[in-house]
Amino acid sequence: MISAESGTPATSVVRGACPHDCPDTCATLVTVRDGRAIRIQGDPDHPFTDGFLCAKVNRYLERTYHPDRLSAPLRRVGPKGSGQFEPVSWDVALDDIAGRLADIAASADGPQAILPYSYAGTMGLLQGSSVDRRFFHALGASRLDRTICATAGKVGMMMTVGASIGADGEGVPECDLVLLWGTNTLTSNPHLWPHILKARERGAHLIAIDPVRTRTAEQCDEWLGIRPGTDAALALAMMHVLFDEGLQDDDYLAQYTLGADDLRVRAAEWSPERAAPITGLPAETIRTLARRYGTARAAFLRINYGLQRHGGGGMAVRTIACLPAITGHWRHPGGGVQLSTSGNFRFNSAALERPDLNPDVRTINMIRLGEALTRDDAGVGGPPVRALVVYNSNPADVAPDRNEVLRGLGREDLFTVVLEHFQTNTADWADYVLPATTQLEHWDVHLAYGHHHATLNRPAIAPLGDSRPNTEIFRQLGRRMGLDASLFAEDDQALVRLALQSGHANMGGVTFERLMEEGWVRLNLPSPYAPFATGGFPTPSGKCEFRSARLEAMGLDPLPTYTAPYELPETAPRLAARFPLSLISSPRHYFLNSTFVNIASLRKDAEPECMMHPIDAERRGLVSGTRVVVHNDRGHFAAALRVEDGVREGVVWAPSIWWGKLSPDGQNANATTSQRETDLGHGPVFYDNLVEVSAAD
Ligand SMILES: Nc1nc2c(c(=O)[nH]1)N[C@H]1C(S)=C(S)[C@@H](COP(=O)(O)OP(=O)(O)OC[C@H]3O[C@@H](n4cnc5c(=O)[nH]c(N)nc54)[C@H](O)[C@@H]3O)O[C@H]1N2
Ligand SMILES: Nc1nc2c(c(=O)[nH]1)N[C@H]1C(S)=C(S)[C@@H](COP(=O)(O)OP(=O)(O)OC[C@H]3O[C@@H](n4cnc5c(=O)[nH]c(N)nc54)[C@H](O)[C@@H]3O)O[C@H]1N2
Ligand SMILES: [Mo]
Repeated sequence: MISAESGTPATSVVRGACPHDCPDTCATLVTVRDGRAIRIQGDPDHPFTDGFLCAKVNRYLERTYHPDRLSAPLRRVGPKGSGQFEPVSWDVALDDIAGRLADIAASADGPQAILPYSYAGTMGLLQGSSVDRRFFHALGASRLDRTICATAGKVGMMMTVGASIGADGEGVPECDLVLLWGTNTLTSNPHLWPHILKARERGAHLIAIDPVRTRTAEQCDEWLGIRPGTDAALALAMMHVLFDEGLQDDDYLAQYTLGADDLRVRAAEWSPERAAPITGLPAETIRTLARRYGTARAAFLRINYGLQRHGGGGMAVRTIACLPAITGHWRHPGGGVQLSTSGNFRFNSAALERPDLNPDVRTINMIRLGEALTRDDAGVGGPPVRALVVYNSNPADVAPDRNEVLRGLGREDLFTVVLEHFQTNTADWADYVLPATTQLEHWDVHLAYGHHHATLNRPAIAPLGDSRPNTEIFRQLGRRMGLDASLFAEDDQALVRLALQSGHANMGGVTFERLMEEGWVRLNLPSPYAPFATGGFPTPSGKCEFRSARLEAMGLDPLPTYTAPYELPETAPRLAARFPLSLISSPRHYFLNSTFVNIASLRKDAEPECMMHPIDAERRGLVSGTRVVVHNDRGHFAAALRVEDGVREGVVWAPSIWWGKLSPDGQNANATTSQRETDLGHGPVFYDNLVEVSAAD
């Protein structure tokens, strides 16, 4: 608690952290009166939160006190998937779950027949990846490769600059050019925007590179409506112009990069005229962009995860990430590229998670859940998946190839446990649904992937109903199953302290005491922070690796290259003849993946929509307001059509991720997406997805 408001001793303000999967990780202030949270606001003193919250988290109290919040453990009574449950006590639920998991572990299939499934419903280290991991590691369950969002780009960055480290958003006011490249900042990273506006006030030019003219692109000085999945070709053509016109920083290249001569040769192959038909951008536009970039002093290049959801997404990120080392923009605060800042946070995750407990189990890629649940060997060899424990995720709506996922969840012999706040589509398929606490009700500690502040979350109110924190649920399961008791001995505050004990210099000063006092603490980094101003790249060579021996060892092109998407007319002509449109199903402004979809004030009577260019609509005889079906061989979903020139020709945009059960036909965009993997990091290809759009009748 930071203060008691004047005169009302029962009122207090509790510091917290927004738990959601977003680069901004806001510091929150929750006002509590008589045990009830009555207000949530952004911390005005936090340099990134800046006193405001997004459209969604402003409604966090409505979500927390929602009449549909799960309040008791539920046991399935009706047929699988019918959504019929009865409340039971925690003891009954946990005893039965522990018994069922123990039976599977003791069977011939062994513990690897048990699969945890979680992602970033909360990004908190405790409720997201601590006791849960210890539990599954000690049990010997299969491991989950948590690839659904970021791994393609993460590996792309790792191969190039060496880690998930990037330009500091707080330096952005000092830059003179902003490229928002495959990111919808105002929707998915809104707290960066004020910093961008400060740069603009000082004369910076703003460019959005996106197949969709998003609300962010609308606010920029230019919108470049690139063809999906072709960003690497654009970046290579920019390099061509940079070298051709002598706009490179020879000194930076010589001191801090590896393979500059090879890169020059590669770039020479990529004239703007070659990139133009691939990217759908005129050669002159590419030249102008490259010159603007090459003559800028410090360009801030914001890429985000939207751009890497294509077959060549890893290489695209890697190729773009080479640009600031060619021009030397890294030298100045605000210059460089930012995909993520998370690599600067050095919490003691190994102590929280204890991955040492079972190094030798199989790993299942979370984006191939459909396959894992429907193949006898889970698609990877070994036993079938016989038990699935889901928390912090809603795979029935967010995982690709949703129809195969639902076939898997529908297996009568699959034992499914779901820890949730709400009865999601995933929870509908469960054998047990366990009520979990929200961020207002539990402890946690947070990193960020869009700034450099660690944040503590203190519980503001008591758990609602009979809900329990994830940590506590896994502690109790661990004890019931007779696993090493010492793994489940610490309480949540002790786990926060443990998380902070890494000894890494970046965490210097980030202490429990300071977090309790101040709520958030900036990492021990200079401010503003220019991570690679004088090299120091955490790659094997210590340089920005234009040439990567690690990629070569993986059998991949060691140099930046353009890897075409799986599904475009030039790569899949027969498919494109039937399904000629590229579907992008990126976040709707008022949803956070599939979270908040059930909050009435955020759904606002809206229905699933699909935006299409007038030329594509005319070819199909479709007009705005037509009820359409978006479809391909994997599945279909219904939407209301909006015809507008804010998407490029050949692209359709379906803002997502709808709850199947809140959509008119029970479906969503993931009925059409595939389980294919990106070139690097085994990530998903949500936006590499050909469809056709037809009138509903
Ligand atoms: N409001 C809100 N905020 C969110 C989220 C949310 O669901 N809602 N999700 C959070 C999460 S989990 C993440 S990972 C981040 C994602 O953050 P972003 O990456 O910023 O978000 P996306 O909307 O997925 O993608 C951004 C843009 O990429 C464009 N795009 C798609 N394909 C391509 C391409 O091939 N090239 C280019 N240049 N652009 C392309 C899309 O049209 C979209 O406008 O946002 C986080 N913030
Ligand atoms: N078509 C399409 N599909 C996509 C994307 C896309 O852009 N298009 N985006 C992808 C991306 S970037 C991501 S990151 C994934 C996100 O996928 P998920 O990580 O599954 O995210 P959410 O859909 O927000 O679901 C999180 C669930 O966790 C629950 N939850 C939150 N906090 C807690 C807690 O403390 N305890 C428990 N037990 N539960 C909690 C919430 O109630 C919510 O139902 O989706 C991916 N899927
Ligand atoms: Mo994500």
